[in-house]
Amino acid sequence: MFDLTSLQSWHSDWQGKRVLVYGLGASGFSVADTLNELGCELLVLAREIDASYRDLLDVLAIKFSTNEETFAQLARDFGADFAVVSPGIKPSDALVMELSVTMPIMGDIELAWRVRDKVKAQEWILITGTNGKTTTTQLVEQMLISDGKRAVACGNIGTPVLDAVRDPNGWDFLVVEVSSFQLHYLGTVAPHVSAILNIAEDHIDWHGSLESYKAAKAKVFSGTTGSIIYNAEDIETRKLAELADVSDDSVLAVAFTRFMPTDMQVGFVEEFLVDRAFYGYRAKELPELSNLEDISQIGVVTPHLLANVAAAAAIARACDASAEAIRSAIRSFKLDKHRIEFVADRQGVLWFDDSKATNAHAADASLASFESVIWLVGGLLKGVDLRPLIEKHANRLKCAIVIGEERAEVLTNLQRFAPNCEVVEIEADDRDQIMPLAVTAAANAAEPGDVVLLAPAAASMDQFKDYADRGKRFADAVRGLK
Ligand code: UMA
Repeated sequence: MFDLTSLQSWHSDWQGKRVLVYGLGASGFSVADTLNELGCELLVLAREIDASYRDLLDVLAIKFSTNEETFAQLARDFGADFAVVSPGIKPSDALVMELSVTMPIMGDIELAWRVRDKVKAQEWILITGTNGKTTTTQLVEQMLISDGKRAVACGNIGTPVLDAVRDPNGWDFLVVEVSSFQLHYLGTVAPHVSAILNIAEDHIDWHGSLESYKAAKAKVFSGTTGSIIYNAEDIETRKLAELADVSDDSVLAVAFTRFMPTDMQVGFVEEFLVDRAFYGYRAKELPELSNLEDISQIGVVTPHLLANVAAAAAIARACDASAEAIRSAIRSFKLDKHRIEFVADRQGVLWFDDSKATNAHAADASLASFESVIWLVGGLLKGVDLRPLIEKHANRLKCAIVIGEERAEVLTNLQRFAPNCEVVEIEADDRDQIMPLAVTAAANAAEPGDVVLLAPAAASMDQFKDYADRGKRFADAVRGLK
């Protein structure tokens, strides 16, 4: 099998290496473009390739195929040294299984790590978790920038890490949001700081089991050189921190908490956010990093927002950001759209869009924030059982409006575990009608004091383009109500 140890730098001898690039979306294209620049011989295989990427591949004279039936033969004929696989492709995929017998396989982030010294080697921060990754990643980016560091958020958040690494101006810090898919294909990355925010069941269909999902998440801590950050309220993250295979004994394990921090924790003393880890526990007076009033400027102060802010502050402190920088970043921070976004107050009924709640764990946090809820739920369930979520929140569910193509399971769970909740099933051949029908049903069920919450606990792609499209259609339909 080809030995990758010689390929550790942008300046290594990449010339003429034969690389199979499997998958061509945002990350696959950044991989092909980079390896082409490095002088590798490439073959791109992908089930589908957007027209704009096809044009770019043509311009770069990179060979590609989208005929899935020929992939195995093309790969054998090509005889690659190694393969780079897109995060959306499952490890159980037939071609991935076949390739892994004869060649090393990596993902785009591993490749980015190996060529990170193109402009100037930066420090890396890896952030993962089932939920809250994007908000935490963006908060850390802002905290570091406000401390005068050149930092950029990248990875699962949208910008491929290879694009950040190749930025001609260079960075001090890459704040990398990593999904469990990307972690699965990660190898030798040694971040300065790594964090697991929480772990709950998600993406079981991709990973095969909850155990292999957790195993992928655990990889984030491997090789960390500065600090690993975990969640004091999530025992699974603590266990992984205890087992972490870090670079040496000087690496700190620091927890964040929504409650009173003990030594080596960042958390809240009454309304103040304080750091009892990086200032040293003997410090007489701990500076206030922020407070609830600052945080309330971000949005509804939900338990998970507090957790995300504490996590981000811990990560930023692990990179030496000052208390002032952390505070000023929090005060000016704006949440992304579709995250418990306030849509409207219609005659005392509050409407919120949490279309980003694409799994049960995120919907759990969202539902827990309100008392009497008309819940828009359903979509692609990804092999996850909604029973615990429905059982837990049965008392606050006044009515459930069920969308999505896999409705049967949701309906059965609602009937059995939330028997007092009214249920409305939305069925429409015309997809444009789904949200207007769901929103009208919600308006009919709601009374002043209720909250209508789009927090589907499921992915959106069965009926919508993506979660943003789902959220936008929800808000449009609310505004269109008579
Ligand atoms: N493809 C196949 N066969 C498959 C699946 C995909 O051939 O079975 C090919 C197709 O050519 C397709 C391409 O792969 O066009 C798509 O690749 P991809 O699905 O891996 O997605 P990218 O466009 O490369 O985007 C990925 C991340 N997507 C996924 O992990 C599914 C993006 O995260 C990320 O922003 C981007 O890399 C840059 O790093 C998105 C996401 O949905 C936001 N992430 C999931 C989540 O957050 O829940 C994990």
